[in-house]
Amino acid sequence: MIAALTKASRGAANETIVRRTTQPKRRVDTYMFDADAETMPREELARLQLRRLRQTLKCAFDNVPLHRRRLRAAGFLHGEFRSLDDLSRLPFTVKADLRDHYPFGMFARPREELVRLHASSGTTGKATVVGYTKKDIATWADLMARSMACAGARPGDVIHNAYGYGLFTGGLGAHYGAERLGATVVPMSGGSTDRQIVLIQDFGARMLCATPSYALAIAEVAEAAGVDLRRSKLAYGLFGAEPWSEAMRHEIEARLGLKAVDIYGLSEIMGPGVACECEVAQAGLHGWEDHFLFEIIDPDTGLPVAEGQSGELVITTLTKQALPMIRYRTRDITRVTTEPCICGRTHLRIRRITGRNDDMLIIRGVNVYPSQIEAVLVGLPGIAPHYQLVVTREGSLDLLAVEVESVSAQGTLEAIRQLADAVRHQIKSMIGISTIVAIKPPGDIPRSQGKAVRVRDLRPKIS
Ligand code: DLL
Repeated sequence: MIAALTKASRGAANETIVRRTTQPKRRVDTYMFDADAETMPREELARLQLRRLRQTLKCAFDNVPLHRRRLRAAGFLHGEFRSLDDLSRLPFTVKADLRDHYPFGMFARPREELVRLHASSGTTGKATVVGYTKKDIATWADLMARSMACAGARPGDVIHNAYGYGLFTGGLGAHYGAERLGATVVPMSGGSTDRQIVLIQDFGARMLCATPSYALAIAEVAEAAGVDLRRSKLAYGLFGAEPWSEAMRHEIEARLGLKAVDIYGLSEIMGPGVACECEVAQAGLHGWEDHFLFEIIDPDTGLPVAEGQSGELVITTLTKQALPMIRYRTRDITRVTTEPCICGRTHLRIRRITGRNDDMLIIRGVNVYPSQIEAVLVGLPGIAPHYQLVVTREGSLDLLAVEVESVSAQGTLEAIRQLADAVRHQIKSMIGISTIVAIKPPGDIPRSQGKAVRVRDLRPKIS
């Protein structure tokens, strides 16, 4: 996709070619929240990106010591930047940078100018903290409103928001977007599934926002209670925050009687609404290129791959004030296409995220690193430093079993039960996820000759 952008930024002759090949046939009935931006010709998008990228680099260079050091080392003095061709020469930013500058060291604005903080799991006990200026929150709301409209919502709709509220960006991200769209938002958050089902029906929700696994859980509980949500007003589902498959899409659509649409985002870049599928094509997520630059790289070499090839998604922010990100390595594996979409939007499409190239697990929408669990276990008396995490799927829900060894071969059943309770409780309070804990006798966890196998992920693979 970068090739196409670069092509578009060179001379008028090429611009004509790009315009001709990338102008899709616009479907007349496609509703857009911001049609001018969403259908911007690609060469115009490229010019806007270059202008915004220069501003972002200058801001990062002037205000964030880490970026200044790295940009200087890469030969970019005073943040100057000539063409999008130079993008691959810019240094990467990684999740560990946020941890190393915990909590506020990556911000380009004084803390007093931030109106909100969010946080998500870091690779160790420390969270990665992200912050927003007032303008950042407004931009995020615009992009979420754009995403919701792209996924089928309309002003005046009731939008039932079952994403968790709190430090996770899902709840508040969808909330502000729904309000910005002019919808009526129901700030339900996760849990209390019976009540969700009652309110979806009574308030006449037209869109459901949830993780795909929770959407299926809602369907299951409704079916068990004899409620047919296919008869409700639900028409669209905005599902993301975890990987899911086409098979799961079909199942959710059949059981809830709605169109299930994929939404992507990550807190380090903004939160939900970085990219979203259109309900028209349901074939890849439009990455909002007027606010972000998307690249796919080979995770081993760090070099860009050709359009259509699979690799790691790297994102640069173009309009973020508080937390500008330069070439952030998301660790998410996907591919992109700039082929025109039947909906008329010109922004590239990111294919379904098929997995990650680090060891982060997403369990019922919560990001978990094995090292976080290890940090909890190490601090508990009576537990040996041998463990295995086993992830399975039961029905629609992911289950995380933590198998740990007791230090002692003796112990009453009651003592073992108490130890398991302590482990479960500590993981829940430190990381926020529920687990099934099995205490094993000493020597029971398989030992490895090389790298310890810490995770057995037995969930069905996404192709
Ligand atoms: O999950 C933001 C979000 C909220 C997205 C609600 C969509 C809906 P984090 O907690 O920072 O932010 O987790 C980001 O979740 O790097 C991916 O690995 C994964 N992820 C997010 N959306 C999708 C998706 C939110 N549609 C991490 N498909 C990302 C697959 C997804 N994985």
